[in-house]
Amino acid sequence: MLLLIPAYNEEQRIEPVLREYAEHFRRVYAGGFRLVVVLNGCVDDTLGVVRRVEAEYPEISHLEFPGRIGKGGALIEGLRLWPEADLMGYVDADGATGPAAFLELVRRAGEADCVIGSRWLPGAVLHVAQSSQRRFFSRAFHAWVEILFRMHIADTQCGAKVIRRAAVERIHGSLTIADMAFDINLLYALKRAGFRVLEVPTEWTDQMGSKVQFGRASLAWFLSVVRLRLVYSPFYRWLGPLRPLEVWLYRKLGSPPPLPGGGGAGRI
Ligand SMILES: Nc1nc2c(ncn2[C@@H]2O[C@H](COP(=O)(O)OP(=O)(O)O)[C@@H](O)[C@H]2O)c(=O)[nH]1
Ligand SMILES: [Mg+2]
Repeated sequence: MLLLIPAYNEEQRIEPVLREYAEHFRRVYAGGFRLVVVLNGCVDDTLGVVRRVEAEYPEISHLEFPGRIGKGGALIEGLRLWPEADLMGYVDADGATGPAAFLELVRRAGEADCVIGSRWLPGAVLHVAQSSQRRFFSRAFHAWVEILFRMHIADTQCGAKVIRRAAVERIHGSLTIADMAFDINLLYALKRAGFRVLEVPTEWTDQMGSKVQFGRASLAWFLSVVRLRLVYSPFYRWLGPLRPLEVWLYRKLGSPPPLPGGGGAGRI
């Protein structure tokens, strides 16, 4: 099992999460376990904190990228490690998903190609729910995603997911979305390729100090999902000349633009 944790300015939140995951997996998980923190553009001392914890736990390591590649870009880079593990997964650095809840997803990996935690299915346990403003935004976003993609997934955005190696290998070339709409990119690529996605109710403890900025950034999410829908439409090949405009627009919205590559060639 190779667990990725994307991290951006997480010096305050990440240390206990790394320790808990390493300790818990040592205690209860029989297979091999590796945890890789993927950082980029941190302006605090996340790297120093991660290095300190790494020195105590050989199963923990990190990758660092200088560019503004966003959570999605960090996970795309991390998922390149697919040859090194049968199962890959990711969780947020803030501990919203504890190790026991994550292991529950791992345990069910035999039932599907990808197992995702859900805060919106009956049976989910929300120790601390998201704010009402956030939940409203989440449902509006969900409705929009359902109109565009018809995936019938109640919670595409939960930060906890587990994927089998064969599935990552097959779809990695179609991952390009760098912002938080990355999850839609991943799930839709899996579904298009015929992989089975299993959504299971999970436990969630919402944490203060979210790195998501509303306003401009949420506009970028909407833009990203429309863009993704276009990638899979017959119009896409006519949109090439608009690429500079797209990069400009993402910059204006203060969000990382989609990564080049993927899309056309690796598209499924
Ligand atoms: N590498 C990287 N990680 C990011 C970036 N933005 C957010 N993250 C990570 O993505 C995860 C989810 O972010 P968080 O602020 O907890 O989102 P929220 O709980 O949904 O509001 C956390 O682990 C963040 O550190 C980024 O630009 N780069
Ligand atoms: Mg969070």
